[in-house]
Amino acid sequence: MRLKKAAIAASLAAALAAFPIASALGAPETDEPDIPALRQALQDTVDAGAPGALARIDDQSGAYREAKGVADLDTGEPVDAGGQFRIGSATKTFTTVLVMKLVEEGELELDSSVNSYLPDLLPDDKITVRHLLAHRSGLHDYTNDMFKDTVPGFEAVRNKVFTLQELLDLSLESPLNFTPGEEYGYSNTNFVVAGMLVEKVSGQRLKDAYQERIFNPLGLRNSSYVTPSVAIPGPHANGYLTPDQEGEPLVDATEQTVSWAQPAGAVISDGADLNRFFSALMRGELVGADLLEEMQNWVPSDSTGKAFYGLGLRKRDLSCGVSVYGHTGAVQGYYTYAFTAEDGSRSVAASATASNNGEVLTALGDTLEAAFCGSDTEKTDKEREAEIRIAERTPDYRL
Ligand code: HEL
Repeated sequence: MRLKKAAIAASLAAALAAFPIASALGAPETDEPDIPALRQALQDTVDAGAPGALARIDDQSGAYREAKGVADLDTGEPVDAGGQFRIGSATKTFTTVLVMKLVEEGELELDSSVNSYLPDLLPDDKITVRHLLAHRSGLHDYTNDMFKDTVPGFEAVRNKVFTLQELLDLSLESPLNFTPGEEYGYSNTNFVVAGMLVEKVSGQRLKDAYQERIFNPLGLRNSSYVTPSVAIPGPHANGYLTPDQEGEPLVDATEQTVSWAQPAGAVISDGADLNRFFSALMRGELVGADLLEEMQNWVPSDSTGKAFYGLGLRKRDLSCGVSVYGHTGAVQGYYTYAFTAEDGSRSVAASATASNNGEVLTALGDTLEAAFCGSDTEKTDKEREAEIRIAERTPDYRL
């Protein structure tokens, strides 16, 4: 099998050398996913304390999905890999696409002051639309105060309904963290304000904007923005919040308004829809090439040298040299990774049903390496057969 792949790679390399344009046309850059490593990453996620975990890979070979653990700690029902989950800040990429569509329509300009659209909203006229999407506004993140004590902080807001203005007001109780444009500082407040811009300029409610401008055109039937409704509308595994105090039982956080996050984190989706969304984004199906390039104006988002932020989009450099594009999410009860290849040709979405647990987050992150860095191990035909991709995709999802 390995030999065969090497032979194919060699002839592909020769073909590409002869016709260099072919590489620009999307020759595969990644190896086959390492399915045993994917399973192990999900098992490690569960072993680290998540009741459940799931992942789905989509690429030109089809779809593969896998789940471990239980959907409900009371009933012990197993996790369904096709279930819906809260995607937290992966919502930010959806919100960014809404902003970009308004830029394309000439209704917004990336380098215009936010206050030129919403007069006197922000304390500094220098804060631009771009600063919001790049986390360079300096606006204080109100969620740092809100969730200082994890469980009491969550219980205080789980049924609350905030207006976007109320969330911004919480942020503005603190001064800007830095001069706008001068630093990177991740803040949910940026996307609250981006949501206010979308509503003001489009005249649509956010719920309708996501539905009409993204979910419907892409056929994302399992994606929704139901805030302030508290229930996840489709089949799903329950999400559990880990208390700060060791030994305390997990808190079922499945039902909440997520009003504290709204355009910064309240979308619900599933693996198939997330993969479709991020793949479509990188293929240029959602925003034009110029704006997609703007979204990829990377700055380091931590000190590892391997993680970057653009506009509502993250880039991760994996150990095998492949870079992947997408977003992560953390909302009470759920962690999400949703990333795709540069050309959108392979995507992975993974969800754990526990949050506030760093080991769970790290283990779930290993699904990226498994999906994009391929396998070093020899596989028997039987093992390959066991990995045969499920044939449950609609033609819409064919690449
Ligand atoms: S935080 C992040 C992630 N983003 C940001 C956003 C999201 N989520 C939040 O702001 C929620 C914070 C509270 C979550 C809670 C838990 O783990 O459930 N933790 C606490 O309350 C801790 N005291 C940057 C990680 C992202 O990946 O972009 O999603």
